[in-house]
Amino acid sequence: MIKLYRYPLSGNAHRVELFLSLLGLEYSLVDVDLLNGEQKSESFLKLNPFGQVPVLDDDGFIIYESSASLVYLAKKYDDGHWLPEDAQHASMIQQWLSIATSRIAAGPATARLITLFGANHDANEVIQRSNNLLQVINNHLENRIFLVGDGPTIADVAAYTYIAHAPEGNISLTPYTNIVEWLKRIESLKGFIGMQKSKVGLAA
Ligand SMILES: N[C@@H](CCC(=O)N[C@@H](CS)C(=O)NCC(=O)O)C(=O)O
Repeated sequence: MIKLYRYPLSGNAHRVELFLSLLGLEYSLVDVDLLNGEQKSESFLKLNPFGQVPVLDDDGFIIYESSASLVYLAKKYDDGHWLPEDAQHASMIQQWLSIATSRIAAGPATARLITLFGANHDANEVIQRSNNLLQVINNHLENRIFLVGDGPTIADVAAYTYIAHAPEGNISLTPYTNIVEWLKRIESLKGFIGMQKSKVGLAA
């Protein structure tokens, strides 16, 4: 049985839940109370010594990085569509997994941490950094349907959530028309599930 430890507003957890759903797998969700520090409890630290969600538990096999969880699920439960193995596709997918946990985490995900959870960062600087990143991604998506190759891959799943929720961090997606179309393409995939929207954040 697959279990996903998550927090409903965690984009890192949502990536994994989205992929479970896109693969049509059965899974159960375990909510971790991040606001009250449950992720740092002794029992949770046994699952993830870094004290964070998501944690994926597949019949006792534990993974605690969202990108690694996507790789695991694709390799175990898919026939190669979501993670093609040839050198070019595999390396380009790895490139976007890295961007998701570095530049996207430091950009739109951090902007949202400021508005939703009062994280202590310079909002203007984070928003500027996010816009620089979104421009690069928007350029990349010119004449492309998905981030890598001709079909959806785990690169799209990894990048989706925090870009879709950028407006909650006061980052408008309106100027990034290629990104807006790409988001719609992901949202129309069979099995797509969104992340709960927050009430804060102002940008369209
Ligand atoms: N690199 C990790 C990041 C995980 C992460 O930042 N989790 C956040 C929620 S989105 C968390 O658990 N924060 C609570 C804490 O750090 O105490 C991943 O991709 O899974």
